[in-house]
Amino acid sequence: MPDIVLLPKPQAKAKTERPKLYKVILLNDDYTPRDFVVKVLKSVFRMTEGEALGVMLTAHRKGACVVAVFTREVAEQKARQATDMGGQHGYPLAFTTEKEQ
Ligand code: TYC
Repeated sequence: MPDIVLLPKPQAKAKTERPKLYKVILLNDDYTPRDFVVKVLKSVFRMTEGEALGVMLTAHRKGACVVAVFTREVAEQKARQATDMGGQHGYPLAFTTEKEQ
């Protein structure tokens, strides 16, 4: 009869998975007024005037600009809220989300 070997209980692995992050991206268009884009960035993303101006100008010049990074739910909620603000004023202003990496 084989000996019974008692092994110590394996340590439970520390399982702290990092939440996946999503970028909110501002897309340029030809119709939304610059100052309206800045207003939306300040109110939805809590940016300063300077930060909002920088992001708006980058999107204007390059076609798109990363606004901020959040967990998926928050990114989608903010992108929707910001896009809706444009829609409520008849502007085609659009924000999208994209998974990081
Ligand atoms: N291109 C717009 C204009 O010239 C301004 C604008 C900038 C619109 C950035 C959207 O994401 C945007 N009025």
